[in-house]
Formats: sequence, structure tokens, C-alpha cells
Amino acid sequence: MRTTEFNSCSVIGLGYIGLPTAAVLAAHGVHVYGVDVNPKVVETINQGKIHIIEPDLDAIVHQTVQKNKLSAHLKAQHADAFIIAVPTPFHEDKSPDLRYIQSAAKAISTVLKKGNLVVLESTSPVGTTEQLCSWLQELRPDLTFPNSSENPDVHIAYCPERVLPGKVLHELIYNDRVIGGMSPACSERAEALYKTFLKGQCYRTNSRTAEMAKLTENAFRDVNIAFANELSLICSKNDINVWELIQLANKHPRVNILQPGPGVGGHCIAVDPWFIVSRNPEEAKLIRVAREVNDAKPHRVVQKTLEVANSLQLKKIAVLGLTYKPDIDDLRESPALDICKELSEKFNGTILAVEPHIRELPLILKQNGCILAEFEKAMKECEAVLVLVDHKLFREANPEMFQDKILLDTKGIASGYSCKKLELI
Ligand code: SAJ
Repeated sequence: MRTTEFNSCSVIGLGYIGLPTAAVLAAHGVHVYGVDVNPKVVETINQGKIHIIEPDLDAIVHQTVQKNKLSAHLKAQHADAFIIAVPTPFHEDKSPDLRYIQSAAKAISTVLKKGNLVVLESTSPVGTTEQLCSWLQELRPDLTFPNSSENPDVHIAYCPERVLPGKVLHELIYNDRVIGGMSPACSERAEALYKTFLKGQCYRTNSRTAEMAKLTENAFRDVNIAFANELSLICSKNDINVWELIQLANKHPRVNILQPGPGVGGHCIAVDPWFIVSRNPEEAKLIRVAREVNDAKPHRVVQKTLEVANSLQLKKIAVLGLTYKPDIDDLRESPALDICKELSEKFNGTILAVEPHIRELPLILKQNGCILAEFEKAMKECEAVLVLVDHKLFREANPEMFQDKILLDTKGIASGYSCKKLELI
């Protein structure tokens, strides 16, 4: 039996985080009003369907919509609690763009009332929750907020999402959460909201620490991937297999190096560290350089591939994988996609792109003459293969398929294979 002070919740932003959160809350008995500015998204969800790909999400959205627990709207609705899960991109100069959070504040200010809880989940630079509070205070001078009252009408907290795309539904429920209230009372109420579905632990802190915790988690991963990517450059120069090297170094009980690759993609790890750097340019030296190392990797892969292509006069290359990581369909901020695009502009021959998770190539690749091909067909037709994503299909392929190939491998899937020529990038 669910015991909670929150009978209803409005989730602002129905994307990769907002929609699963809305659906999980609804599945745990809360009346959820999802809000999105995109009419197509609202319409799709109200039909019990989804507009993003995430394992098992379609079933839970379908069920909760059918049971009238979840509905989608273009305008904010009255509710006991509000969760803001809108994007926070960055400007050209890498400074954070908070305009969607400001729009969300405007939207909920029209329906906010005494007793409400507002939780911000969007990845945000330090101080954003306080900023959100000021915006709400300006918009609703009739209500008191935690910046000016010990016993405010509206409580506000920052509770960052930490779920891994591809495992969102599991991680939403089982991951621990950092709860950053603007006051201890705000944290207490936010924890009560998450406890309606959470099986992980809640760790309470203030909003600034919680904001920094989120940025720190992704910057930590970025810096460690940059270390692996830097090793890949050093190893390539010194004729050492970087994957073998890392495997050996990781046998040390206190060493745990991540994996190199074609670059860092997705909309989080390649973005969030800039939120630290842009506000702390003097201090955040290592974090900045790590970003630069990871951002430079795709171009390096193109250069290496062109060197090999020119020296061997290659006519056809099979490019394996376009998504930003294995076994998903997400092309956002994908280094593999950038590499394929740059290669298709500079390589004189034909590119057969193999991406088992999409049905159509992005327009720019089509315009550049790339062809979407089945794995087997591409392997038959091409003399050279560039591995950009370690999808299961490629990892588990028969090594004999690569025997007569010139293999350029950015993911180490072919480390032990015998082939015509092997170039580890
Ligand atoms: N990558 C490597 N080498 C590695 C691991 C990853 O090159 O050893 C690359 C991947 O190929 C990919 C990128 O890094 O291009 C990011 O992939 P990821 O699986 O590490 O992370 P994301 O971006 O899918 O999700 C991250 C997660 N953060 C952390 O693991 C600290 C997730 O928990 C966050 O919720 C998510 O960012 C987010 O929304 O912030």
C-alpha cells in the first residue's frame, strides 16, 4: 500500500528522463500530469505510445495511460509536486543555457500553490536551484519560498537524475539518489516524493552540493575516459596494443582504467564538464583538457583512416556502428556519426555504413553518398572495415569474417583476430 503525501505530480519535460520518471511514478499510484511543449509528444503519449527508445518503457507508458494514471498536456496542471526534467544545453562559448528551466518556472508559476514541492532534476550549474527559486519568487510574490522563509509555502530541492540510457527503468528504481533541498525541510519532502518508488538510498545534502555532485559524476567519467584515449594515442605511436595494455594494468588491485574509443558521445558526459569549466576557468584545468582530449579523438580517427585509405588506395570502406555507444539506437552527439560524416566528405571511395539499430541514414550521410548496408553484405563487399561501435552483432561475429580485411579498430573488438592488416586507433 502506498503511503505518501503526494497524490499527484506534474513532470515538466517528457524526454529521456521526464517520461520514464512520470511513468514510474504513475505505476506507483501517483496521478501524473506530464507536460511538454511539443504537441506531437503529448499526442503520442496520450495514445499510450512513446517517442523515444528505451527498453520496456512502452509497456509501462501504455499501462499507466490506460489506467488514467498518466496523461500528457501542453500546459502545466495543478499538482502536489512538480518535477522539472528539461534539457540544459550549452551556448557556443560552452556556458550553460538555462532558458528551458526558466520557461518551466514560468509554466509552473501559473498553477503553483501553498504546500507544493518543486524538484529540479535537469543537470545544472551550481546555483541554479537558487536561481529557480528567485524566478518563482518574482513570478509569484504572493507565495513564500525557501530563500526568504524558514517555513515557506513552497519547498524546493535539486535531485539529479543518474540513470544510464538503455537501463533507465531499472536504475530509476534501484540507484541511490542525492537529495539537495534548499533547506532540511525541503530535502525531507523531496525524499518522501522519491520514496514512492525508490528502492535505493536517499542521501540528503544542500542544493549546491547536489548540483556539483551531478557534474562531478560525469566529469569523473570524462576525465577517466580521456586518460584511456590519451593512452591509445601513446600506444599507437609506440606500437603497443592499448587494450592489452589496459587489461594488464587493470590486474593491479588499485588500477581501473576505462576503455578508449572513437570519442565521447551522448548528451551528458560530453556536455556536463563544461558547466564546471565555464564557471571555474582558472581552477578546472584537468577537466577542460580531458574534454579537449576526448573531443579531438573523432578527427584523429578520420585522419588515421584516410592515411591508410590513401596509402592502400582503398575503394570501399565498411563503417561499423553509428550510435554513441553499443546496443542502443541513440545517434545524439555520436562521435561515430561525426567520423562517418567527415570521412564521407574526404574519402574518394564508397562508404557502406552498418548500423543495425536504425532503418534510415541521417540525411547528411545520404547526401554525402553513404549507403546503409547489412553487416554481412558490407563485409562481403568491402576490403577495409572501420569499427566505431562495439555492438553485440560485431563483438560476437565470426572472426573469420575479418580474415582478409584491412581492419581499423577503435573499440578493440578485433584485438586477437588475424586479418590482412590491423590498425588500432
Ligand atoms: N565511453 C568510452 N569509454 C568507456 C566508457 C564510455 O569511450 O570506458 C564512451 C561511450 O562510448 C559513450 C560515452 O563514453 O560515447 C558516454 O557513455 P556512458 O555509457 O559512459 O554514459 P552515458 O552518457 O550514456 O550516461 C551517463 C552516465 N553517467 C555516469 O556513468 C557517471 C549516467 O549515469 C548519467 O545519468 C547520464 O550520463 C546523464 O544523464 O548524465
